[in-house]
Amino acid sequence: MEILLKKMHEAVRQSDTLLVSTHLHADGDAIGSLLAVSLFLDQLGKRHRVIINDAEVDERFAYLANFDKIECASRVLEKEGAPTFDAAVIVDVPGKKRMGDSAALLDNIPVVIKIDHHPAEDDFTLDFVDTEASSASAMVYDWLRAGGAAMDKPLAEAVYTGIMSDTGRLSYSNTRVHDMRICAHLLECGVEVEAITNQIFFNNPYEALKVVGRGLVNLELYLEGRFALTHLSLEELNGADQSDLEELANYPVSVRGVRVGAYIREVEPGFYKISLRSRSRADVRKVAQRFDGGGHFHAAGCRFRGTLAQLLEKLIPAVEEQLIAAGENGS
Ligand SMILES: [Mn+2]
Repeated sequence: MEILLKKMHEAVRQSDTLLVSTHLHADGDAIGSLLAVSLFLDQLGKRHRVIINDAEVDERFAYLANFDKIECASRVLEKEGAPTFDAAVIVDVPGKKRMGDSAALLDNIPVVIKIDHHPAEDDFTLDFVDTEASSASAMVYDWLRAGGAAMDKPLAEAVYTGIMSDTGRLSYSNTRVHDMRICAHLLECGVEVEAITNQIFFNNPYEALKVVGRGLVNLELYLEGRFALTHLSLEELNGADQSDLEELANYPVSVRGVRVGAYIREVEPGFYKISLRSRSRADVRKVAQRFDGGGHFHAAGCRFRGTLAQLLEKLIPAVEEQLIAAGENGS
């Protein structure tokens, strides 16, 4: 692994212009790892641009340094065609399919470095992939440390934000001893725990929190109380920003006795997004794959076109199958 990390640093050092990008609908880990790489490139004095798919980036992460450096791929492509770069660093993304408009930017870049913790979908020039890692941000930390980067406060905040986001404040099953050690070091580097917790987790728009409440009212139990789900129609969503409702993915699986939870929301008429969570040995990634989705063992996602009834008709047996496969069918 050390050889790979070294090669990645060499590739960056040999490049004069770089692109940094991540997956579409960038979450805390995507933005944290993205900006950590950007801040590191600043330290090296490397010219670079941070271009991602999203036209609107989740404002709750606006406290991070270089947040205002993030550009929208479709706007860049429209204005200037595909700009050229010597190399790209992409983070928290398994392949081009998940990059939206920013995928097109990679076509003319000779060297692409990927840092990611999802099972790989595309191979690039240098792939640093660790599906055991909690977050892309933790991997970026390891890479930067291997290259002797100075962990100043802005960089530490970016990494810390990503780890907190993907581990649910160091509480999900993906949390490793290593993450605790990294975070301990980040605190020594000046990260203010309460300030960042407030920015990420206690920063809900009033209207969005009311929609979360509606989602809780819609909570339903299936499969003898082992599967819980909640759903929100377009009308019930009332235009709320999805990133403000993410907590809803964690509520169904928090019901006593529930092994698998789902949060279903209608994103366009007759088109649903589903977030799956497992609090058992049941693999929700396999459930998501039934719907052409993906993710991790304990947290995955997919989409569905049709009616809610049609979705449930397919989803409930798919969950039951994984519960049985995991020996979680009886209590
Ligand atoms: Mn991630």
